[in-house]
Amino acid sequence: MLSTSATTAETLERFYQDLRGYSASPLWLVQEEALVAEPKSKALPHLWRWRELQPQALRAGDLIGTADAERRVLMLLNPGLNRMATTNSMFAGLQIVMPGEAARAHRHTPAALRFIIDSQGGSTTVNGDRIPMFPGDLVLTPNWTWHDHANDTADPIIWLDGLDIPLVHLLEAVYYEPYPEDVQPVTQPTDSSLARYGAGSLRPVWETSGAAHSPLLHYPWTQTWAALQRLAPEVDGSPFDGVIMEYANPNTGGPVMPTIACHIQMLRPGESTKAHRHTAGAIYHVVQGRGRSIVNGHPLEWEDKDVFCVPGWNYHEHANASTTDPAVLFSFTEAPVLRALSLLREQPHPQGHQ
Ligand code: GTQ
Ligand code: FE2
Repeated sequence: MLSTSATTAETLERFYQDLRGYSASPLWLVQEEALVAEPKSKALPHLWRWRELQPQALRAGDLIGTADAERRVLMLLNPGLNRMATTNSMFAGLQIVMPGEAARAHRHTPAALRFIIDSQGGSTTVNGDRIPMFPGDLVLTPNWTWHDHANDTADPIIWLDGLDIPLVHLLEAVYYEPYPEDVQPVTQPTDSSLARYGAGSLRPVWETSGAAHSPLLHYPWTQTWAALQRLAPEVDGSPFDGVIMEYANPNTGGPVMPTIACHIQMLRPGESTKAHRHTAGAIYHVVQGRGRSIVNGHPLEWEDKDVFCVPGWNYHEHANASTTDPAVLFSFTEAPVLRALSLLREQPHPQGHQ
């Protein structure tokens, strides 16, 4: 038998060639790719400017009819990923519904959230529950729930869509079904989930929802804003995120959906945070204010209604640029998935800042 050192390159090449014929391959040539010391996301930190995108969304409203598009969405695609994704596992888009329009009913296994940006009061119906949509509202359309959107107002409605499509695609678990009619019937009083589950720590005892997602499908901005304003003067907050709160499933206190966690955070006037990183990536929407986030060394200067992303395991820190007004960020992440699989890690920056 030949010793390793005596094996010629030619012999090895012939060996590797043979292996390919058996759909087999030597691990020792790619060991460092398979087991990296730590994650290095292919996604890049990126900022999508509302000032640039809002006119394009309105243009889509003029050029594309609902007959041409199941959903009229400008996808916010990460420049480092050559696929339909905003971070490695999450997708974000800007959806526009024009006055008088409806987006027809369907359902799919990817879970979705809507964070309303501009609206005088359209609605999304989720499994027969018609949910009004106003700016700052969070609306959930969980895995396999029927949903259709309507704009009965005189102005275009634009919201941020967040979906776990990249993750569900990776798992090859995407299913989709159109509803037999364009619009599903409303079977409950308006905003029924809010009536049942929107009272904070009070919930009806006869309801027995075994669903994996939050039974509350609507988190109105009036409540979110009131909670932030009550809390902000009372607390130090998180060193990495300021006054941050998670939108909770009222039954469990856990994330709103099994694959997606949503947060709202306030950076008080003049507040800036320390840097940390976590395995979960995050997509942020600027609800109000302006500031700067440094993501993996890249400064992102954001203002009102912009969207930006923080790829997984990228250090990030946030600063409110105003000394008089609060800045408010909405964000969503795949943290519940990582936590469930014992893969959620977090690390503060050793120097505090990048
Ligand atoms: O509004 O139902 O951005 O099904 C992507 C897929 C939105 C929606 C998206 C969808 C929707
Ligand atoms: Fe959908």
